[in-house]
Amino acid sequence: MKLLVLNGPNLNLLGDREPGIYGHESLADIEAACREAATALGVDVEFAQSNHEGALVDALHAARKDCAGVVLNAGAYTHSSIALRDAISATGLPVVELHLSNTHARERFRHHSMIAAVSVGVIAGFGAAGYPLALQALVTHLGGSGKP
Ligand code: CA2
Repeated sequence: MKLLVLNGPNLNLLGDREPGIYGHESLADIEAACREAATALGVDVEFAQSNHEGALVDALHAARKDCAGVVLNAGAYTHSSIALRDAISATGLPVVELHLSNTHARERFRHHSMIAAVSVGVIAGFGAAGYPLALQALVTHLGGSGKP
């Protein structure tokens, strides 16, 4: 079973700036943690990032062919993108919405998610540790034990 971990705009800058909000880990560190978690869970993982809304839509469409589910940190597109919401609905893939920060403890415009209603669940506020948690949640949702 393969899972996609998909990251949206500006997350390529992680570790560089705003560590007080997003932590000190780089996206490469997060990818390494996801690969370690996936091995422990007995699943394969594909890891991707794009700053472009259409490329994220394309990645969701492509995932339909060979992935069982998606961990999606859509970044700021979370709060604005009807296209991403429609792509999640169209693919029918189970998606766990993920955020490093607790978006509900931040500006009001971050409180609304366009994709939460079409996701199986949301993890927010646990920093980089949220990624392995989201993979575990997805495997459990898909009926796996969460153990190899
Ligand atoms: O908390 C999250 O994971 C977010 O998805 C991050 C997005 C933000 O727009 C969402 O509301 C919540 C922003 C990612 C920006 O990443 C940066 C990384 C380093 C320096 C500055 C921004």
